[in-house]
Amino acid sequence: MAKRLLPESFLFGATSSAVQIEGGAEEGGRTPSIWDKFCSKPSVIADASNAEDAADHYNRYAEDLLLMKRIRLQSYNFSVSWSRVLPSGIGTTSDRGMDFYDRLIDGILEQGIDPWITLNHWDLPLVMEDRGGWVKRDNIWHFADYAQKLAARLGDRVKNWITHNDPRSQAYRGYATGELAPGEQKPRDGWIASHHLLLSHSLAAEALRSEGPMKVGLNLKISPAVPASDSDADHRAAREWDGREQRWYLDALFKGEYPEDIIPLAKAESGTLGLDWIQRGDMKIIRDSLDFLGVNYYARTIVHTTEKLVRKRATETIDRKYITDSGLEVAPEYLTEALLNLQQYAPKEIFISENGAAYGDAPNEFGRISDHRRSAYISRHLEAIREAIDKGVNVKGYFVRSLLDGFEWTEGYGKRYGLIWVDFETQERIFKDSAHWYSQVIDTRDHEFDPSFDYRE
Ligand code: IFM
Repeated sequence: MAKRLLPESFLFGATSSAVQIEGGAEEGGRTPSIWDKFCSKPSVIADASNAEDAADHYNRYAEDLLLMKRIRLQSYNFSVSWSRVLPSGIGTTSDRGMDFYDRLIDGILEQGIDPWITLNHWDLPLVMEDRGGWVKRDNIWHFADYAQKLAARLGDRVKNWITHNDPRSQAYRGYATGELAPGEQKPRDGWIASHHLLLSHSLAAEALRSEGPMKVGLNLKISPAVPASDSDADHRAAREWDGREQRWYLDALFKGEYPEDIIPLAKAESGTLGLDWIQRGDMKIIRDSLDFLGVNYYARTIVHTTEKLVRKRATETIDRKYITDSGLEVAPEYLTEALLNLQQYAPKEIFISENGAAYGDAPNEFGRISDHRRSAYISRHLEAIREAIDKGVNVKGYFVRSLLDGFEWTEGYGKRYGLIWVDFETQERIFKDSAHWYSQVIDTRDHEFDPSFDYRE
């Protein structure tokens, strides 16, 4: 029987982000971002590291371009560091900062690869955080201005833009639980930041489009919520989790309203002032601002109730044999489910903007890295996408997370997501077996993985 392949027009790419790979934190006039300050707090990063050097992509991008070419990437999505191009957060752009991205984009194009830019992958300039960050409404205009300046300079060559990557993590884990930068623990601020991120997305989209025919998207982390047991309490908890984490964003972006069942929670956590942070006309601005939806998918989420008295023994559990180094379950079937579920919002186009796995396979005595679990993981997720496409979902492409091993936020350098190994002492790069396999997928468009086959050129 003939193999079912992904469509000819399906785009294969890889992704990265500024904090995670660039390094050069103090070079070229860049000022600190919220992550530079956050990393200096004791005990927040597992290995007590920081992103000052990361994979030194800032200095080694030319070498990295050749690696992208070798993988035969069709598309490469990277994020711009706001504090590198606008060291004061606002005002005049830095020539040195802009030059870096100019050179990077020219290099990407020279390799025949399509550059995609993310404007905000969690690294707000510290100067902007000191003015109130995403909790301050003014930030939405400053973000739109930053978008406009980038589009004016780079928009002749970059046509696909992502405003925010995973705004939920930025808002909630950054401002409410304090797990991520800037590390604040104010639940009300978490809701305000989420609203401002959404508003700023739409304003930035407008600013980008004013510079030419750009396609603008936003990446949401999508994870089907599965009740831990068949108890009503676990079902209620899963519904609420889905509402807070996902429907809050999806309903706002596609319907122009926040989900009714979550509003009481937002109010309760917003204190006596309630939802005063939503102004008349905001929801209309947020609605229908996407040309495409980016889906970051890693795993499903099993949700337990916190109502202890009614807690039942979980029937949904994770098979520990199939978890990645990040403790995430390998569950590609839930990607198909998630994509089918998104159909209710009728997104114009969907791109899988992040998918990949942390596995620590290291070079053997001959320098080979046999990370077969990563190839198998990607292969199974591509198959899950193909199934969704067969059922009518408009998925147009896929970005592996990530191109290079890098700084994995609070996990430091211990979790390796890259197709390419980085030795963080010497900055040597080594092609993993998964990079060889992925390059053949792109060449042949056959996403099957056979662990007994040697895919190295
Ligand atoms: O590497 C991160 C990325 O920066 C944000 N989404 C999750 C990825 C894997 O942890």
